[in-house]
Amino acid sequence: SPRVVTLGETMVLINPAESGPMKYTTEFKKSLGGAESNVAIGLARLGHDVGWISKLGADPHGEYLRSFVRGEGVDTSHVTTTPDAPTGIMFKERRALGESSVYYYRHGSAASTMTPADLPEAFLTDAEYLHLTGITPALSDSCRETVFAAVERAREADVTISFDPNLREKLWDSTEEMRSTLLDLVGAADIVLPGIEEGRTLFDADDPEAIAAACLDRGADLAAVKLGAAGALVADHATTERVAGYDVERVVDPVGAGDGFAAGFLAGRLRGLDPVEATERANAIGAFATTVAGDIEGLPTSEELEVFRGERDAVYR
Ligand code: KDG
Repeated sequence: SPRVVTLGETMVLINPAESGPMKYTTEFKKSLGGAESNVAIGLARLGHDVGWISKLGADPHGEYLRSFVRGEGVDTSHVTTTPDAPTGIMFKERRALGESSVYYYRHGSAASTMTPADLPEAFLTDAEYLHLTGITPALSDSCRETVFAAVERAREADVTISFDPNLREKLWDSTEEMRSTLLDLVGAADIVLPGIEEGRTLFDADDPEAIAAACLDRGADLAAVKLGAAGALVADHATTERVAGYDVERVVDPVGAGDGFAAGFLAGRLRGLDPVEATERANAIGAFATTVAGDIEGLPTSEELEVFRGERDAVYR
């Protein structure tokens, strides 16, 4: 059975063929997006056994998502299908300057109807890691209950919980509700992987040291605060260390970098690396992911990662 299990919604992702305001975009390319399946795919590419729990609509989009994620080597045997709700969809808007935006069509989606009854028993409790994000509890009341039920079962079975807050303000009724729910999850997790801005929003703390300390104070054993191009700061109860990032020539698409970071961090831990080494691997994959458009297209295999880190020469032909 999988060593890592994750839980969350994946959507058909509609990408503009060119950058510019969505209102005037006429050509699009289809791919897929979902923070948790991104992490699962990242781990599978690196050769790990990983499973994804979700719910899809009984429609061609659901079929596409299932085949794609499964085709990447992720265990989808606990992804269910419902005829009562559609598969979610999202659009990405790429602006030449400034931040890009996303537009969600996921309210009432199949995944938002997940309940604790959708949680498989042994699949979850036999894993070594359960990876969660702050997106899933925002999707519906029943999704929030499902996440907290998964947390409870994981804790009872001594499954290590990793948590990426993944703040998505568009999905929450209020910032207060988002904060209080996500702080509860920080408190339940063993590993917390916030971005620096997410940490600022959640903890009223400014610098990465204070954000990591806030995660540990709430009960985490390990926190890695993502600092973008500057790398990350990783802390446990004994040490705090800054781990330098990787230079990339051109950032094509920063979305998905955090998921790459999580995949790299967990892959490192699964291979027995210490937190600093795992963070260094996480930084490499986060950086690698930004060089390609799309969330998962840029996630490397182990061989590609070694080439990127200068540990082996590429052979192209
Ligand atoms: O981390 C990338 C995700 O933001 C993207 O894949 C879509 O899961 C997604 C979301 O809910 O925004």
